[in-house]
Parts: sequence; C-alpha cells; structure tokens
Amino acid sequence: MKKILLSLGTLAIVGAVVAGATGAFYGDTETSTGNTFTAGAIELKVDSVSHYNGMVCTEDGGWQPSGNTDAFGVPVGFPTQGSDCNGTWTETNLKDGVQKFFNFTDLKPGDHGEDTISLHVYDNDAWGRFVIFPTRDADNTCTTPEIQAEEALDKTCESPDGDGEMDDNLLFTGWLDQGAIPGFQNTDADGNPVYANENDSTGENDLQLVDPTEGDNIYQNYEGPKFWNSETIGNLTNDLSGVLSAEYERSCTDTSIGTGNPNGSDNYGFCQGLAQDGRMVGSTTYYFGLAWDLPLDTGNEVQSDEYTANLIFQVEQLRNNPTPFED
Ligand SMILES: [Ca+2]
Ligand SMILES: [Ca+2]
Ligand SMILES: [Ca+2]
Ligand SMILES: [Ca+2]
Repeated sequence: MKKILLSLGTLAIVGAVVAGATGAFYGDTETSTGNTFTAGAIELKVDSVSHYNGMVCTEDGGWQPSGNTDAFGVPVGFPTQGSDCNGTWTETNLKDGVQKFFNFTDLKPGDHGEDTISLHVYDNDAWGRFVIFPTRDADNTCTTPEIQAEEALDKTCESPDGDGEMDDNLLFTGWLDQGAIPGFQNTDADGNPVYANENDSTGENDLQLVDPTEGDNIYQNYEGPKFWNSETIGNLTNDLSGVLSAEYERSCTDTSIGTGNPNGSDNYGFCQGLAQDGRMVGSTTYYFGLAWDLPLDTGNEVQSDEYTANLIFQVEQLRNNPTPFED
C-alpha cells in the first residue's frame, strides 16, 4: 500500500510539471507603431540662411538662439525653439500610434538626430531584445530627379508603392549610454545626475554623485564601443543580451579597476545591470543612445521616400528560459 501511495505521489508531481510547462512564458511587448522617416522632395531653388556664432537668422524673428546640440555636441539650428515635437515621454506602456521615437516627415540629407531610450524591467531579471518591424518601405511620389537617379542605379521609381531607398541610406548608431561608471547607477527621468545618501561604515551620510553622463543623450568615449556604428536598418542586431554580455566582459572583469557581480546585481554600484549572460537585471533602468543620420551625400533616389516601422521591445522571463524568443 505504501508503495502504491508513493507512486501516486510521483504521478501527481509529474502532472503538475506538465501543467506548468503548457503555459506560455511570461513576457511583455511594447510596440511603438508608425515610426516614420519620410524624405522631403527637393527641386533646386537658391536661398540663404545665415548662421553666426551658434545663432540662426529667421525672416520673422531675426536671430534666434539654437542651443540644440546633436549626439556629437555639434550645434544645430533645426528644429526651432518652441516648435512641436512628440518624441519625449516619461516611463509608460507604449500605446499604438501614440509614442513614436521617430516621426520625421521632411528629412533632408545632412539631417541627424538622437533618441535616448530607457528600458526598465520591473521586479525580475529578464532577457531583452529589440525588433524593428517594417510596415512601409516605399517611393511614394516620383520626382523628376528621383526618376533619373533611380535609372542610374538600374532601379525604377514607382508611385506609390515601389521599393523605397530610405532604408538603404539612413544610418543608425547605438551605444549603451552608461556614463563614466560601467553599468547603470541611474540618472533621473530628465537625465540629470542623482545624488544618493550613502550610509558608510562610519554611519556618516555622504552625498554621492551617481553618474552624471549616464543617460545624457551624448556618446562619451568611455561608454564603450558603439554596438551599431553607422549601420543601415537591415544590419541592426537586435540581441540585447549580446550587447550587454560583451560590455560585461569589457568593463566588469578587469580586477585592476574593479569587478562586477556576474549576475549583474551590484546594489547600484560598480557595473550594476551588466551581467555575464547579458540578462536585464530587474529594477535597473537601462539607457540606450540611438542616433540616426541621413548622410549629406544621399542621392535624389530617396526624395519623398518613406520608411515606417514599429519598434518593438520584448522581454521574456530569465528563469526557466535558457533559449528565449524561440516561438
Ligand atoms: Ca525612391
Ligand atoms: Ca527599400
Ligand atoms: Ca553608469
Ligand atoms: Ca552618455
């Protein structure tokens, strides 16, 4: 009898395991729909805009300050102070068509920009990936110079749905915007440095500067190699664990500087958030700098072309999940 009871117990455990395994992995998908890069059309006219000491001359308002700087600290005069934008929001769940990292409808060669994306996984460690899902890649209209430029490339401009060339020309640069201290000790939502009270062994309360250039939208050399370095959309890797584990190896294993915790959890100290296996550590905010550039030598084949994509960030539980994103 005892033997039978034992085997019943074993059966019950097997049943529970099977029931657990039929459930889907916990996960979340945040989709930013309708991200758009549309080129402006240009037929040649000549005018003049005067720049002087970081100021730009406007017809109506005279000189206006242009304090904007790009990812490389270079002053830019567009867009103008006070004009509308919708690419900034505080931590939220993305809603269809509401939050767009990129929404540019009149790009010109030489235009460039940057978006710092912060990802925050609550509570548990997780695997992360970034997926670009194109929804439109088209010629739209065909201007005369565009038709000629595409003929020279042995292509044919077709209005409206012919294969566009925006995706072949737009270049992306990405880096971990992690500041001077490897990993993510974290700035506030505006990218300002955070001062933390630290109780050390003497019981004194010292104000500690966490990391002022973390999440500041600017690439500093000490933030490590760029994981995308002027890549076209088709060449972007999407594996965040590969990016994060490479950075762990680079900056968290040198015993002469200091080492991190292989599981990435370091009480928000040295190398917080960088783990050997590239997981995203729960309750850590990760900053990714994402710069884009439509190079000055972009040809007329891109005129009026549109590239629209959903940018999708996915996380899957780390635990019990050695091979994520396989469905
Ligand atoms: Ca085209
Ligand atoms: Ca294309
Ligand atoms: Ca840091
Ligand atoms: Ca930075």
